[in-house]
Amino acid sequence: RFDLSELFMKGDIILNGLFPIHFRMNKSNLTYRLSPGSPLCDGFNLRSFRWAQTMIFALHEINSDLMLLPNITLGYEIYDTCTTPAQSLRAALTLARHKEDASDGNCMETSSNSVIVGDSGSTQSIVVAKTLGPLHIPMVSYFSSCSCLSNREEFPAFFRTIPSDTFQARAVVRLVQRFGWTWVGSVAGDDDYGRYGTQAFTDEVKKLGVCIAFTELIPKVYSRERILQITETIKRSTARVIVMFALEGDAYPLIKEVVQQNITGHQWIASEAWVTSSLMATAEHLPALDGTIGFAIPRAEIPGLRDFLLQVDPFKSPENGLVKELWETMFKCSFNLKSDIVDGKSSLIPQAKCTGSEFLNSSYTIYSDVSELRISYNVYKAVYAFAHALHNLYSCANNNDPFDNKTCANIIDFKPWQLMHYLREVRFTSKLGEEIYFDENGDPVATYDLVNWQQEDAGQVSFVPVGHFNGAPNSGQDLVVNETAIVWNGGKVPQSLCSVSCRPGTRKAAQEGRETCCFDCVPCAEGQVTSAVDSINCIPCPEDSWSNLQRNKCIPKELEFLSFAEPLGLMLTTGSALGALSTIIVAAVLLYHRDTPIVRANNSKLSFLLLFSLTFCFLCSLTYMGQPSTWTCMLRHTLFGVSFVLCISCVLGKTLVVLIAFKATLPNSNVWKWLGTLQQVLSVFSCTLIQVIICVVWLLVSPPSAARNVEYSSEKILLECNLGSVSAFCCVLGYIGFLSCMSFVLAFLARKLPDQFNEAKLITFSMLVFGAVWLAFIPAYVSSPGKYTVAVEIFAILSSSFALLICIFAPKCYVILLKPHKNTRNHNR
Ligand code: TCR
Repeated sequence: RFDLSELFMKGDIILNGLFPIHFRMNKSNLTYRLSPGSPLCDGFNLRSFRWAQTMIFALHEINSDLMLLPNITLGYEIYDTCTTPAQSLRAALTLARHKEDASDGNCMETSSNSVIVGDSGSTQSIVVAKTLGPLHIPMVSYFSSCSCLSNREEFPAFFRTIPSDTFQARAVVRLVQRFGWTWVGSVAGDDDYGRYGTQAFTDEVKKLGVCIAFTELIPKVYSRERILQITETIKRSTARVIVMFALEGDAYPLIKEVVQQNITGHQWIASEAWVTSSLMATAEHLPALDGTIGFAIPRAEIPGLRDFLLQVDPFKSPENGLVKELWETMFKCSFNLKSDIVDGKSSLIPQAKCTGSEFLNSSYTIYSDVSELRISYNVYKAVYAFAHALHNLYSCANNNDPFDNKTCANIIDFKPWQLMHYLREVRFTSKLGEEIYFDENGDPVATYDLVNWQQEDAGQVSFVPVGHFNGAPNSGQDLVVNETAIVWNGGKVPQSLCSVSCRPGTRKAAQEGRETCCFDCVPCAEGQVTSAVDSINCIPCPEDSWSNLQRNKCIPKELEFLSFAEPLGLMLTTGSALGALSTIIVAAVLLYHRDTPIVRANNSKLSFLLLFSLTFCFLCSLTYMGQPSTWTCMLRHTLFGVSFVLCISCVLGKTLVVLIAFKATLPNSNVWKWLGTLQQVLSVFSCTLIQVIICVVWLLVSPPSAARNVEYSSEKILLECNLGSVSAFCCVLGYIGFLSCMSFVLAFLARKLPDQFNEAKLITFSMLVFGAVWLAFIPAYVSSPGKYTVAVEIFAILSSSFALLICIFAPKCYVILLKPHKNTRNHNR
């Protein structure tokens, strides 16, 4: 029979395996005078032969399993695809054709059981899946990871046990995110694997705000020029982390150049295709590639596989050409030594003749090494997936009688689409305890091991597992990294940033025309803060707080008021105390000399009342100091108003008395009746009463209150008193002004009246000073900032009080104390 299959076994149901047992197809000179025949392939691939053997092993296991498909034997046919899409297609067409039932009359529908384990490379799988997909022939690939194959429209019958590269890209994105790299270079092989992988990675990673520093394509056909360009880009870029999605064969020339130019200090992130590659992980690549990390298909141990692999023997199955080739490749010997000699090449290729008793067990070969089973386990899973699907079909389990008219499929003669139904639903636990099923795209749950290259003592590279990725939809935490186990290139976690992150207190400012990861840090403006690293904007502080110097915190604004403790406050307090004290002293002096003419002549009752009110004038300045409260605010203006009015009233009274006393000396006057001491005091008090009423009304209607002024300064809060009612305040001041004007005018009139102790001159002068002080006060008050307005106010109060005290009483005291001889009634007369 015509058959492309090299290895086969009869059975009730045949599983077809597609394996790239040779690396390449020989060029054939087709003359088309002879039948083209089967093509010849060369380059025996030990690894994929092991995969094929794993499939056979799995089938044997299933056949001997009493629970799984009892009474049904699974057979196999294994096709060599020579790593060539064309050959894959030939194999696929062959297996589809010779299963075709001509009597069915429907050529498009194959009648019998065609199921395919394979193919390996994505390119081959795409060809096969596109061809056989429309016939609904199910295939389960163990190696084709192209994300394009997840497209159910295009590849309806395609399943796989290797995760799609989409998941790998996602895993790399997680890794990049995990270590905070935001400036990443990417290098891709110029094929579907590299392009789709890099595309998936960049799309996903950009969503996280990571920027791609560069993207380079390694050409499929070696070009030194391009390779040099790529190394140049790598050297020039500031990105420390480079993700390379490429097959080992493509990555190799680039890495060689990188090593040769001694470009070190980059953290390489390997794609699955080269992360466990022995071609790449060599001692001489280590200076550049040390610490490389990447995601690998999880390793597994298949119990019993090693023994099975070692059972092959070219003499037990002499018709099996592949086993012979395996032997020749492994032991570098030949079974056809004679023909070589005839060709006369024996001297050039010295080859021993294979004895067949070479010891497979003792020597290391890729074929018999079962310590790094990754893809083999995928093959194993693929076979079991079919077995379980078939078993369900056989037992018609799950949802009974799924097909039309409540029928079950016939296990010996089922239609491929019937098996498709079961394959989509299949869900089982493998012997290693892993739950296996396909999602709606035919993809398995993506699991990867995170692998780190570490230098062994001997200088070799060992692949140390340092983490795990689980892409199952509900697995919570998908990436688990054992950070302490990782050996980094450069010793510590590499930093890959275009711009170092902005510390708190500064914000990012984009650099024009560059990626978002490249930015400047500008300090926040005054009154704005950022407490986080890398903030995009600064937040204004709340109203009663302000930014600190570092601009990373809002601190409460400083409270400003005139306090007793500060020098200015201290000075003014002393001033007012001094004033009050001297007033009291003056009063004491006057009291002591109350019987001397100078005191008696000048209306002593009013003098004492004046001194009493002056004491209050001095003391009321104290209410202007310290932190304002509702009470002090209410007190300060009223106390000020009342005590000054009392003061001026006394002065006015004195002046009036002088004037009236002079008039009274004129004949026929009964003025004196009106001018008793009681009347004087009463009139003074009634003047004051007006001011008291004004103040009471003020306090009742809208009293002054303590207030926080935030507009005055951005850094400070000014504590001050609100007037409450401005017009009331004006009334208070106006009344004082009115009284002082009156007393000035009257005193001015009385200044020339002849009397030895006439006070009028002094009063005139004191009112002048008083007026001058308050006139000067206005511009000073308006223009002084913050708490100094209060200071100016106090100053005005103190100086006007001193003016009264000194102008009116100093000359008297002078006479009393120092010139007592002048203090007589008749002096000067
Ligand atoms: N799937 C790739 C080929 C490939 C590969 C590898 C080649 C994968 N892993 C490792 C060499 C070494 C993953 C494909 O074509 O689908």
